[in-house]
Amino acid sequence: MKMKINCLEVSVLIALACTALPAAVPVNPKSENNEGDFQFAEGYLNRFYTISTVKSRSRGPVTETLKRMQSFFKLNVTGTLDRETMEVMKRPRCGVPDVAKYSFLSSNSKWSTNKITYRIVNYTPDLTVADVDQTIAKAFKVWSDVSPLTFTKINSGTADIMISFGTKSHGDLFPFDGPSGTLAHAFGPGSDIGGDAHFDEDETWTTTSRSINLFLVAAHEFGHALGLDHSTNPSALMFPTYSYVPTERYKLPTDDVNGIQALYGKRTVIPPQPTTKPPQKAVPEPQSSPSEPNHCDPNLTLDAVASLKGDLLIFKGSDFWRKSRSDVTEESIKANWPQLPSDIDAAYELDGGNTLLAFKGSQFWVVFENGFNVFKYGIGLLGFPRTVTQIDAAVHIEETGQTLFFVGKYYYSFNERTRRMAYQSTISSRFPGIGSRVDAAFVMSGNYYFSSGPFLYQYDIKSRRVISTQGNSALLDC
Ligand code: TQI
Ligand code: CA
Ligand code: ZN
Ligand code: ZN
Repeated sequence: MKMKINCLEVSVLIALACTALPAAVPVNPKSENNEGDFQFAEGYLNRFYTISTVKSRSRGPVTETLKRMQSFFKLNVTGTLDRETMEVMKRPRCGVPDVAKYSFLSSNSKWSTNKITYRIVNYTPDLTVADVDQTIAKAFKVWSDVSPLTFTKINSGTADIMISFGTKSHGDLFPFDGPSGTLAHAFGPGSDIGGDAHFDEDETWTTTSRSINLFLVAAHEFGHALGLDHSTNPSALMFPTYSYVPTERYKLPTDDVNGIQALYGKRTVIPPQPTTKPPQKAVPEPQSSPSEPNHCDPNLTLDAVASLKGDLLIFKGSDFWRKSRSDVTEESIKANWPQLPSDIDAAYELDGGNTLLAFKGSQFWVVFENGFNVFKYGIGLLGFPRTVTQIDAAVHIEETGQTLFFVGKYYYSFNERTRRMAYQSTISSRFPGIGSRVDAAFVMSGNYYFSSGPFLYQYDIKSRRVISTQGNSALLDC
């Protein structure tokens, strides 16, 4: 018997609804099928058969699929999972054994570059935009941590991996099936729809153990998008059963590490950065250049101040001072967060100092605690009127959940819990004594501070009074 399998066609799609299949495959009572056979047959049909016919015909009931496969192999067209059918399915295809020791290669396909782009085309209303961004980035990081692959988020145009949420019929030949059943699917590496990942919006997506955890499913789908198929190892991420595991310090199972490294190799080790400064230029530099602010200057003005993980960050130009309990160090913004611009207008922290928001012009950047994930947004997202094109200062008041934004003579109150802009008023009416404009605002050890020009005011928000006035340099242990 002649078997002709088009590996190219097989490689086009690696995702089909598998969860609905076992019950639908009719059992031939005369054969001794076991659970494993059903799983195997289901995967087989998805991967090798429906895939190559689905392009021209819409997918019929599963029995039809099985019949088509049987007719293709000149078997008795019974529509049941009999022994001959199982035997044909268990033959090796295209030189790739169907079941390998670890996450096997679905399609021999991989990306021809290690630099992969992704774009989140739309968002689920189940989670905040920031939650989705962070979860997707974290799901990619699972794979980039152990391979030479890098993933870059783009916000427009066509990315290698286009990510979207949709229900039922959503633009490809594989409609979703309402709540539960299929959760998501992804296409193996390739152009156009290749690499794309679709998530069923009829599921409830979470960042917890409730319902369906987006991180776990996304990490699994990205495995498919990178060229991995299901693993037979029950502890693998690529094992075809959803089970919740804590996602906080998620460690990719060895089986999946072996799978991705078999395709792309190991992560290239980044050489340790030299700790000593490169040799100094022969020409001596002026003692105090304008780009290097003197932190003890009594006329020192500040760009922005916020805290991050217990340290106070005081931004000025392309640098910032990091004030910890014990000392003050000067560091460069670029070296810490390459994505952030210099000359920041305003900054504040959220999540008890684990997330930093930095503003410049009409844009803001969200830096999550690991410093690795940085996202950029427009300030319109926060509900500012179009006339606001720049923020002077921002401070978050943890007790009330509000963030105060200072813009010219006005301040805006933003409710972080409802994510709504609440109201606007003049600075002088609510914060008498601190001047009409504010350059920086922050909380330190439970006390509120405003910087306006060279002055630093400690302020009692409740009694609306200035407690003390100093020069900004007092912050820097001068
Ligand atoms: N979606 C299937 C999946 O991604 C799609 C699929 C079926 C498939 N057969 C395939 C993909 C063969 C590649 C090759 O596996 S799903 C899980 C898991 C799904 C399932 O909605 O059933 C996860 C999506 F593994 F938990 F079962 C994500 Cl994590
Ligand atoms: Ca579903
Ligand atoms: Zn789809
Ligand atoms: Zn899968």
